[in-house]
Amino acid sequence: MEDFLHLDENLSADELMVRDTVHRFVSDEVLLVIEQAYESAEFPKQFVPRVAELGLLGMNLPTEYGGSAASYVSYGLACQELEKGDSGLRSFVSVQNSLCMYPIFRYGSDEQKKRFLLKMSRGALIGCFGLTEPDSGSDPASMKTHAKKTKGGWILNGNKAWITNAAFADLAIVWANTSEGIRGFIVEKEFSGFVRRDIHHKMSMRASSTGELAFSDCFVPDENYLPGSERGLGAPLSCLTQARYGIAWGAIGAAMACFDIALAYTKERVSFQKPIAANQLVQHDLTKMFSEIVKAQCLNLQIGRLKDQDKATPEMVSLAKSNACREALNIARTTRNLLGANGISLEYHVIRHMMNLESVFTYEGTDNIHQLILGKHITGISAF
Ligand code: TGC
Ligand code: FAD
Repeated sequence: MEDFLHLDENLSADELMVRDTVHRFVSDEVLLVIEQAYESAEFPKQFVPRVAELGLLGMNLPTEYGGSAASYVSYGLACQELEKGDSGLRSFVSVQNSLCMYPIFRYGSDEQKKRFLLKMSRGALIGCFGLTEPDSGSDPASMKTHAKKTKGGWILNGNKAWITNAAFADLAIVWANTSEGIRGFIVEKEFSGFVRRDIHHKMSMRASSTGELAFSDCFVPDENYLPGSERGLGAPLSCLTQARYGIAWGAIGAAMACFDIALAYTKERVSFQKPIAANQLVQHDLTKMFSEIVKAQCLNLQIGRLKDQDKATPEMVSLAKSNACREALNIARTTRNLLGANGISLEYHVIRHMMNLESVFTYEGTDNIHQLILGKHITGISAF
């Protein structure tokens, strides 16, 4: 898609390099196999070492922990390009970066940082993030998972549902209620009383692994307790802000991919002796899609720059996440329609993006939740 507002002029040489490198990786490698992975409902694990080699795991962390110390704009651009390939691959990178490495970096002890982060940046250890439960998604404060202090550690009981990477993760960042409020734990796959299960029959995010975590008197040693998580629910919510930021860019990447497909198809496809793009109604669809993408790019870039100056607030990120997901889903649905019957074939990629975006719209805070976060900011009244 053309750079209509010359936004590239606002990107540094490093940021352009990250974007173009990830773009090539997606075009040359991901797009070749993603259709098959989606059809067979498998996460393409061969890309784990590749995204690690590209420096996409721990991107914003200091180099001493294997990070790339990249700007948040670079991270956003990487998410944008990854999601042009598939939301599932961007999800994998979001979870590893924002929901697993970030909490260890921000709330972990020095020993935990040394023990886990370097390996995670190499893709040698994979993480998942357990906040949602079968009975609490939008309202994580009502979680039932509980950790009880015992000698030398904690006894964890409860269930987490809809967890990305659950089945193949080496560790889970788990949020549980304690007698003193919600706290975070690093639960390793070998711990006794910890079981993971895949969720099957998904019609969205088929190239991503989603599952459940179950804890039955699972002993978590003190050294796996996140000492900085004593701020309660604010700790997992701060991780969500990181992930939602990447999703805002990622969803627009999927929208850009759909727009490119719609434009090429409607210029090529002839109906009533002229390309369908020559019809006013079709041009209206195209201009609406184009306009929403350009506006969202400006929003993402501005919030990225503010984030790099530590000035971005969770409410700004809610605005960007909900805007991007809503518009990207509309764009994918419009593209699906413009492709007629071909729009439902995996071969044309659009139905895959459209189905994925249904999840992206829901996870990391549904559209309603983000409207309420913004509503609370504007009015000063919580309507949850
Ligand atoms: P509330 O009273 O508003 O807040 C509790 C405390 O947290 C603070 N806080 C935040 N801190 C940092 N970042 C944020 N974004 C924060 N939002 C709130 C807040 O200041 C307060 O601090 P304190 O010191 O006063 O205690 O909490 P609430 O219970 O009323 O709930 C607020 C609400 C509804 C906004 C929140 O629960 C929410 O965001 N719900 C949505 C849940 C959600 O997004 N779940 C996502 C699960 S992970 C996932 O989906 C991964 S998908 C991964 C992938 O594959 O990409
Ligand atoms: P609910 O909270 O039950 O909401 C149902 C509907 O009610 C929604 O439309 C919602 O907007 C609306 N609603 C709820 N409360 C209100 C209100 N107060 N006002 C107005 N409307 C309201 N979670 C994790 O912890 N880790 C993960 O890695 C993870 N990965 C995921 C991967 C996928 C593919 C999916 C689909 C989900 C994943 N999730 C994950 C879970 C996700 O975060 C939740 O599904 C999401 O937060 C919504 O929760 P829920 O499904 O329980 O819906």
